[in-house]
Amino acid sequence: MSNLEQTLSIIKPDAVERNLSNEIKKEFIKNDFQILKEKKIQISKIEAEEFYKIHQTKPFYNDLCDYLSSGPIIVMVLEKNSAVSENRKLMGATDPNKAEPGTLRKKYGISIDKNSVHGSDSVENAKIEIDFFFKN
Ligand code: IDP
Ligand code: MG
Repeated sequence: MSNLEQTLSIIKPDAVERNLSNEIKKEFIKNDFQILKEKKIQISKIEAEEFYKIHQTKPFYNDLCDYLSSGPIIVMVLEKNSAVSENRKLMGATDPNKAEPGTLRKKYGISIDKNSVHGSDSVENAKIEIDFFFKN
């Protein structure tokens, strides 16, 4: 049975800065994701605060928002069967040191804050996050 879903992916500033975007995009394609939409942007701190508002009580919230707004990012809508969980699997654990071999964060991440990629954590949040970046 097919369970086609869409999820939001972000190539974060640390990876864009190191010119890893094309390599990471190839990983998505190799893993059967379709990149339906894509744009390179830089967001303001206020937009980052809105995007990450579920984390607003966390001690790392301010640094996280400074970081996501610190340089260009690539935001993409990815489509695949079970795209949300498949992307989380491909990304690996939040902390690159704890991520499985072969995952994007293991391969490209520098640290828990500079972990190269974002992916929606539920179908519901994927819809909200896709709207955030792609609704005109
Ligand atoms: P996720 O990106 O794997 O979904 P979340 O818990 O949603 O992880 O956290 C959002 C982002 O906040 C992470 O990708 C990471 O960059 C950052 N972050 C999470 N936990 C910590 C922490 O303990 N210290 C610093 N940054 C963190
Ligand atoms: Mg998350």
